[in-house]
Amino acid sequence: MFRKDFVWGVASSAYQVEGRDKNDGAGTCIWDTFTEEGRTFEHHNAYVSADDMHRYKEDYALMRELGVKAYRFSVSWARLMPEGTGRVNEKAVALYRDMILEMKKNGIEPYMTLYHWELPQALEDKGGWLNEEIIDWFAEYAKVVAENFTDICDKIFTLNEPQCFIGLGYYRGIHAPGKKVTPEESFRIAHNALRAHGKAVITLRKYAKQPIQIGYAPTSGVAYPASNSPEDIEAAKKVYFGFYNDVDNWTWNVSWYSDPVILGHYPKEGLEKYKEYLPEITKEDMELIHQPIDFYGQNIYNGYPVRAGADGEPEFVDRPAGFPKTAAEWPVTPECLYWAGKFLYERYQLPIYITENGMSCHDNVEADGSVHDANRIQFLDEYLGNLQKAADEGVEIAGYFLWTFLDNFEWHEGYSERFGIIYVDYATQQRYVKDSAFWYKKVMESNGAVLSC
Ligand code: GCO
Repeated sequence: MFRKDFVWGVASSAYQVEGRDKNDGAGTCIWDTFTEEGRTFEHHNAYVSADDMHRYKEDYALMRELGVKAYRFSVSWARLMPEGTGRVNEKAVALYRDMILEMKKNGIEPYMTLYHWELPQALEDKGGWLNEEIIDWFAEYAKVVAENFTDICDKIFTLNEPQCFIGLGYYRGIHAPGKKVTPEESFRIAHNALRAHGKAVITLRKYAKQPIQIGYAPTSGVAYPASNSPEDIEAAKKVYFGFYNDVDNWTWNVSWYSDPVILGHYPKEGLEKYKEYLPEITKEDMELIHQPIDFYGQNIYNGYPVRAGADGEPEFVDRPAGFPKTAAEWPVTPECLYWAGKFLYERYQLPIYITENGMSCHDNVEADGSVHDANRIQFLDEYLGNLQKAADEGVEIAGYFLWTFLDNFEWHEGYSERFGIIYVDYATQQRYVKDSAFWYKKVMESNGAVLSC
């Protein structure tokens, strides 16, 4: 069983669900630019998406009907501060305050993410995350959020998935802003992002209208042991926190983004392996990054099996032919939630929220309006069963946010992927409740007791 106060929720992000409105006063976001450049699947854009900025009352009422107790949403920096600094869009303040109050009216605890990739284009034009002034720009944004929303929202995540917005946005270039920086620049960006996180923590606590809890939501692909042998477990842990990626793939690392925040130092192995690419790192930098946080988020979708080789060194194990995959061609690896919980809690000793987990399916609506997504139910049942197993063994799992509630704009994949437990007909904006939503209601009501494993 999960602990009595376990937080059951769903997650989304502003840009992926809100849509726009010609009078909303929002500034241009780097994802607007990226879609205008035609760099998304079939040139899809998020100007309407699930139109949640106009339909959130209906959507939160549906969440209540389905027993959702917490909602991890994000505030769009570009909507709130159109130029990124200075002017505040009062329409955005009113919108987000009404959203938060509407969540609470429906018995839903708001968990806000400050940055889920909605960078104002005006700041990207000044270098974006490559410009270390972003540390102050992000702190100014955090101050505006603290002053306007912390009287009604007291749980805030600072950054969502630095691995992605750095790795995909600036290094591989398949996400906004679609840059391809040098290895040296990628490490500078990461150092800027971590310092921005630290300064935001300080700022949020300084200007909050009440005591708040602050978290952080990186992601990881999970190295898990191919067997339960102590050797394979040690080998998997070594890979999970180690540096087995070459520099072209370094941004997917786990410990590089979390050790500084939680332990106060970059991992020695990484400092050694990547020393030729690193920016200047001062003691003051590390003190800024290492601000106390209240909980640790982790977005987890899948992992890869590792065993101990004859020499004790880790070996990557090929998956058998026909290994189960999602519609997004991601491997289905439920054991990764068990092992990630064990490994992360052992290393960081903080309550863990699984801040994202879910799957893309080729969903369709039947004539009677039903959506039969049995494979999503099986996926969630197996992943949650593994998470519960970690909790039963003493890992402090504080909550789980299913990705995602409404089908939405899946970044460069546009609307080709459906991750929601609610089907959205984008032409009519009609919502259809998928079987997985009714199943998840039972899981939440039973606090996990109905899970089959
Ligand atoms: C991420 C982002 C989400 C994605 C989800 C499905 O983890 O990439 O946080 O915005 O939409 O994970 O890819």
